[in-house]
Amino acid sequence: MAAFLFAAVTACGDDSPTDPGGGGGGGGGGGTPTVTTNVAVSNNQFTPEFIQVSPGATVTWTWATGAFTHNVTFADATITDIPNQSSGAHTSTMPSATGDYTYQCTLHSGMTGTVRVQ
Ligand SMILES: [Cu+2]
Repeated sequence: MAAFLFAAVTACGDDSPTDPGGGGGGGGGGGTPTVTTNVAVSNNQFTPEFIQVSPGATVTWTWATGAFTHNVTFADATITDIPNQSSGAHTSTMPSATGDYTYQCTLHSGMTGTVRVQ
């Protein structure tokens, strides 16, 4: 929690109400996916957040050292979610049907990712 508090303090109160900070790390659905089956889970971010895998591939999410509790919850109910974890490596098998499958950590809004099966 200390990291969150520090981040909040560094946000200058004199700034205009229009916050340009939100867009920087995003890009969720757009852009070019990274071809990999490994995603790092750090605090409030999946890296890379847009990956491409083969049909039926097993994707591994690896929690960074010191990461808080996060989960991997897919919008598609047929994909096995990863429940709350705070360490280790955890896998989920992607469908054989091609498409973009979005997921999120339900504990932290904006902590999202996409797996493209292609
Ligand atoms: Cu989280």
